[in-house]
Amino acid sequence: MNINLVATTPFKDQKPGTSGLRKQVRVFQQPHYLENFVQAVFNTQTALKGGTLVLGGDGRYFNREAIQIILRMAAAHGVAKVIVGLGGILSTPAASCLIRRYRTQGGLILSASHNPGGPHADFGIKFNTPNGGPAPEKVTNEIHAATLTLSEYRIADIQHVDIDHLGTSKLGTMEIAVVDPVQDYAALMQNLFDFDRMRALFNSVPFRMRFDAMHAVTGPYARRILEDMLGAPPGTVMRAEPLADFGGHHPDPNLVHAHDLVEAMNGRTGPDFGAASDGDGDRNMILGRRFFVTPSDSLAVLAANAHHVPGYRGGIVGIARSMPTSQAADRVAEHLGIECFETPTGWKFFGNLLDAGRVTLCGEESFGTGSDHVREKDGLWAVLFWLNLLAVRHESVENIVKSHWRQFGRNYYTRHDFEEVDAQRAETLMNRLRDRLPGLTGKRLGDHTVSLADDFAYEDPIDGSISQGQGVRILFEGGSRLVFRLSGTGTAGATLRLYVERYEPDPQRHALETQSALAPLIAIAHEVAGIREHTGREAPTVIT
Ligand code: G16
Repeated sequence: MNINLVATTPFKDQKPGTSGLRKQVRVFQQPHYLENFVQAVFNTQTALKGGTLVLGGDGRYFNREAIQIILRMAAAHGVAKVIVGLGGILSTPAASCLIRRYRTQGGLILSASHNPGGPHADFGIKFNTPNGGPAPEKVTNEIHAATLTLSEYRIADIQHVDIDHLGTSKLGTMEIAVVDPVQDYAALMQNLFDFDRMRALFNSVPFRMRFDAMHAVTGPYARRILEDMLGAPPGTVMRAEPLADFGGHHPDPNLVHAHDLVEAMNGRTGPDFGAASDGDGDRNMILGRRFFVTPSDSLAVLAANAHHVPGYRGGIVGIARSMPTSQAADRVAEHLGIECFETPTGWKFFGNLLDAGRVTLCGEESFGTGSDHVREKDGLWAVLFWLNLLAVRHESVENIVKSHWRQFGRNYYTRHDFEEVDAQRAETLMNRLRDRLPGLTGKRLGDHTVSLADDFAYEDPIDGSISQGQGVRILFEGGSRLVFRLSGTGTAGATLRLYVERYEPDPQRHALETQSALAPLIAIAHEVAGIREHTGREAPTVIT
């Protein structure tokens, strides 16, 4: 096997964001662009030399080309073995599962998550560490620093590697194991959940479910687990074929992009349970018949009901949520007498807490929920958790959530996104807001009194690392909150996210429409941040 040493020069824009390096496909298609980033990973993650790497992606446009490049570079770098999903496919949680199960030295996951795919859309790559989780900031900073000093990369001189047949082959001295992407993951799910009861639920005539795989990576996983193993009728999984462009849609499981599923659930005779997951299978949306469960409520409900599920019967040790996620889970933690952590946005911040055994469940408002079974959020896992609850409690999704509110109170919650705002103007908005913070505490805004206003900083309780500037919080007496931050996953301009929350303990006031319940707080947010003045926008582009 010949190894080519290719001269290169650094790209200045290879700093990983909230979850890896995400760019438009045409950026990745520039000569040397992907290669530089991968070489920086190999240069910094020295254990990969002689070690094992997991490799796969969500099947989006450029996935197959990228896999070929990475295999050839891995061989040139002296990686001993690469475990690659058949056809280059691995959902993000399944990749995490393989890294952990086979104790590898890490993995490369190719995805831009919920961002659209295709030649004119997005691609992404991220390195996951040997615990199976996205690399923490310390590691991504090292990788970024390495991209800035590169002068060459190494790549095996081979035309094509077969990744479309199961089995083992050799590339030079490197072993390539092409594996069934679903098998180990499905076995893990079987260990955690009561498949017998779930099968019985599907056998009970009145129960029907619809799962929207959005033409993304979870199609094969959902088909195998829901239809083959649990006996859900064929067709339960819709849009099940993974497509390189996701059928031209955003593979983003929310009320806007999973429109057909939402329509089906809103019908008079709609299914009892609806769910969807995103491009790489780590996000989830949960629906009942004519009922939407916010991701923040979902985390709280799962935590309060974990004892119903075999994998968590022994109790959960703690809960973590990202800062903008509603405080519903905090009340459950308090009730259970366990710790609750508030981390910055980004699943990577949960890794240390999970590894240290301080938390069992984690969740984010951005449709992410997961547990210590892997080190990524896990869409299908959340769906199976809900299914297990439905099989045990024999109540509707709506009743389960409403009885949860009666016990713990309701956290009305919404997120307003202002997408593709001019990056400079968005920065100015945030800077002005930060400047106003010191004067806000104790001030009355509308009917609310500010109890705390700050720019969120997090000190990791395990390794003491500090992450600053993680979003502006304005907390009000009584538990209502406003949060402002700029997205770290977009690829065009800036996205301003406004998160609004109001706590309502009184069950008599649990039936309000969410946007009206939050209207006064939304008005305060616009006023305090000068959203129209800085973004030129009257209204958000997406409301969830
Ligand atoms: C990633 C991160 C999540 C984060 C989300 C949104 O998810 O892993 O932790 O909540 O992005 O981040 P932002 O608000 O910065 O856009 P995914 O599913 O895109 O990998």
